[in-house]
Amino acid sequence: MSLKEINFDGIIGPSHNYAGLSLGNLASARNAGHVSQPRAAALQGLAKMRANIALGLTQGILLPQDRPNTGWLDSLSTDFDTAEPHVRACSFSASSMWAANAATVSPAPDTTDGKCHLTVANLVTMPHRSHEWPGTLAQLRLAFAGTAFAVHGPVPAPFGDEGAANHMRLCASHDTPGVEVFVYGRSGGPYPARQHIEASKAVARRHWLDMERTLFVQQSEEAIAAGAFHNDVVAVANERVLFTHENAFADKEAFYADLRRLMPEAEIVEVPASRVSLADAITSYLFNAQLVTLPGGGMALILPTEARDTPSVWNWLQEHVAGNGPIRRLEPVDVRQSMANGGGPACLRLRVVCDPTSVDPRFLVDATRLAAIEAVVAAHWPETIDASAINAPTLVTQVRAARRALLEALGLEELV
Ligand code: SUG
Repeated sequence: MSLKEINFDGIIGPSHNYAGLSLGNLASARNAGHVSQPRAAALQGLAKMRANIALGLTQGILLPQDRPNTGWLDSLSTDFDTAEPHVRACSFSASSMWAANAATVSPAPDTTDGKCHLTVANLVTMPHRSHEWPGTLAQLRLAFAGTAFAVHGPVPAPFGDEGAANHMRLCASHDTPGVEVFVYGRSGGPYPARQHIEASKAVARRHWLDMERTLFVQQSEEAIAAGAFHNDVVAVANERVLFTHENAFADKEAFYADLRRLMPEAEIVEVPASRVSLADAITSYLFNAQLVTLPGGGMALILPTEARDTPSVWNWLQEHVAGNGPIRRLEPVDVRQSMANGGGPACLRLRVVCDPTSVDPRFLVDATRLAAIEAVVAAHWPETIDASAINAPTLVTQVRAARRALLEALGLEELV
């Protein structure tokens, strides 16, 4: 059995639009009311996957959910036509594209029962995301159906859980036992702290983690107030490397000391606020990057083109790559449509370390399968959506037909 890191990217759904639903997510607020481009958005996400495959990485997918979510509207005793505009927008959101919020994953080497555990995130803080989990759970149960996995339902409300976006794993190599780090928030000025410590602890317990090698770390209130609504907006880890902004954590000295005690080989790459302000880190999404180990050795940072366009960020990165740091290669990717809703390259993917042969192959992609998905997107995804006109009857019909065409092309009709 050979364990590998697989990135499962959420395919950007046909209802992608800018409704400004996420308080504390500055990009979502800034772009509220703008006209979105679902087709271009999905093609950008697919191009990122294609580029990652070209780097030699193993790539998986998660599928868009059925929108509008009529079951959820039913439970609110309303329907798409008569719901209040805010509720209607919540039912139509394509937010399940951000797969980093799908679940928290603890790979087999970290768990005492030797299974890879996944807990679907309840996403209770944001109404438009609170109804994602049943659709996500259905996919996780299908993709990870084998005995190598244990797939869990959500932690109960009111404890907010936003999944892997607030979870990091450090390890010598992916297939060896790691230190799992759960990052929670307490408050963030005017914005909600979406990850609660009670939820993080519940996930760690049900994943049978060794508590001696599990850390619970508070995100800094300053970071949340500056717009870092998830930890993965200000920090990312891969194998022995933690890449972080200086102001990401409430008590960084205590966290770094614990990490070094548990993993002396840990390498902490800290970007000082004097070089890159929290504001620049958040607008550029420098840390919302995929830090990956390349098959030939060395690490690459797959980061949004916005990072290249932000001088403080790009200057710091150029110096790092020219020096002796662990990041050897920079791979900018254009995911602007997702970025405009606060979702960078790392938001779009859920990392699972497992044996690829234990995953339902319908959830894995190569260049050929990506081409088939691109063809469906090109033929069926709406070109534009005006967030204030989502109740146009032809739009709902088109969005439903587009998703169905994709499920049929992938042999995943059972998710309809
Ligand atoms: O939850 N945006 C998402 C972005 C999630 C990014 N994920 C990670 N950082 N891992 C969110 O705020 C915007 C929806 C709208 O405004 O219509 C939105 O939900």
